Amino acid sequence: MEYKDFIDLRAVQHLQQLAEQPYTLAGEGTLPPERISGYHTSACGFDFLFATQRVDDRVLAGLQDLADEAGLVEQFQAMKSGEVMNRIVGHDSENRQVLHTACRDVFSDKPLAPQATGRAEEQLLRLERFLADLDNGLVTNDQGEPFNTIIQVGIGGSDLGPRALYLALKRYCLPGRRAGFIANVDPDDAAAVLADLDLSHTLVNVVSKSGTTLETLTNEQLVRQALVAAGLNPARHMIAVTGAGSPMDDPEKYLASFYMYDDIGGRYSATSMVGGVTLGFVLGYDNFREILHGAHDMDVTAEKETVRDNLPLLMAMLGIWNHNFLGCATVAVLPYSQALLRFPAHLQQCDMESNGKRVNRYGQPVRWQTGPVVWGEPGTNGQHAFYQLLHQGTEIVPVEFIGFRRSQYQEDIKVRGTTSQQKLLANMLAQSLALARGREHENSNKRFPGNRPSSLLIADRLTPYTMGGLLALYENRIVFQGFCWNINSFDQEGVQLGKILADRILSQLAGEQSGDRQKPAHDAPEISLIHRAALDE
Ligand code: G6Q
Repeated sequence: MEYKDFIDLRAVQHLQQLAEQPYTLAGEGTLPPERISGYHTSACGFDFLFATQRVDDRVLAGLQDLADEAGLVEQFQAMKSGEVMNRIVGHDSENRQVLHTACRDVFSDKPLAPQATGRAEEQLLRLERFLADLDNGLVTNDQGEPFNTIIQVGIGGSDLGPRALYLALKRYCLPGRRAGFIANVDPDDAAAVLADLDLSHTLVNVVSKSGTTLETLTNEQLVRQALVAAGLNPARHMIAVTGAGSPMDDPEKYLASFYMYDDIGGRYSATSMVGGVTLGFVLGYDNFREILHGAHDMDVTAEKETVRDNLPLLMAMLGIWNHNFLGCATVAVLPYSQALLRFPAHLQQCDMESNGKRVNRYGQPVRWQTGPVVWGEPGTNGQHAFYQLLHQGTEIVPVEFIGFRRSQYQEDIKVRGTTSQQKLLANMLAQSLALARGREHENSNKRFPGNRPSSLLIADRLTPYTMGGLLALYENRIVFQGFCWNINSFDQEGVQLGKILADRILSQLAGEQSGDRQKPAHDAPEISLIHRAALDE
């Protein structure tokens, strides 16, 4: 497949012209009913309303042309079918397939990458059996009692997605089951999690694709010691999820071992065993499959040709319109759902690690903007915090609102004639309107300029199925944007330098402490930093 540079696409020149006079949202009469009903699409239980974006039919046609000219759906299908998409042509790179979608293609009659999907099926079967053994009392602690808690030890992609999904779906936990997460090498992270834990009923799930991540190996040791100190046998409590052949691939050391694979990137791994073991334990196997089902249905949607029918593609193209053509540097994802508390943090990684790139897929510097800064917090809390900047700041921040018609617990009361859930949703709609329309005022400090783009993504209720759909919606939106910008969304070279320098500082520190001082280059900045900041002298 030949990759084309974003800036050289004909559709880009056309959209640049259209961006000189984008649709005006501010003022009266800019959002007539036909615009609101016309600028709407739905998929996998989600309604997506985008009348409050600065687009008109000409821009939408231009964005469709852009998607077609860049061959975005074709590239998505190629990815799903196992083409080597994680590469920089002509340069040393990871050079791998990108097959996270195969984890949920288990619902297809004809999976596009049958071997990878077969592999996912094997792992699912293994998980199902292990969970059944726990339920049936075949796997217990030393006293023959059941486990009720699981702690996932992992960082980055081996933490953020599974943690966000756990928090989102806590409502659906099996009775008595709960999960905790230890990610940071900050010892206080582990200490706080372990503090109120009954280790004798706890499973420890160590998740590391490489099996070499310093933070995870350190925390694994820490938890092992805690188990031993409590008189427990770590091999009866610890589970591993890792790459085949990694240093952690040692069944002797673990009660159970599961695999993830090189062609599943960490940040795209929540639907593999990286998420499966912990989520399966707390939610039950069937609920984990529901997550996969929602994700699969969204993957199928992502293969539709037109932006109107293809929700991930439409969101990707609207994002590109705001970022590349209207010049917005960031995007806020604001869920009106407390359960989605950590979803923006997961998206931060998934989006910024994927699309924060400065060379194209041939290794040449890009001549256009790539990924925006992504951030967010749940509403309505954010309204009492940073929304001031959204409405009246000098930075225009496009917003992606996410909301649900019904709450998860259905425990709600009416105050002043409306339920709390209605208040939540009403606030979300109000924010979208306020951003779009603004408000004139004779006092300039009370004036809202408006014309600030947003979209509304609404589903009936946050369930395992909708959560799976939401996860895949964003994953697919991110890869579509990466394809369009002609960058490799699947590597992460930008995190390496810091790791190398930290290792250097740590070996220097270890030498200083053992009295084995090495003679460093006299001007090495890490030496001065160690003496100024890290040593207790
Ligand atoms: C994600 C990244 C990164 C990775 C962590 C943990 O795409 O590759 O966040 O997930 O560094 O890596 P391990 O799973 O190998 O410990």
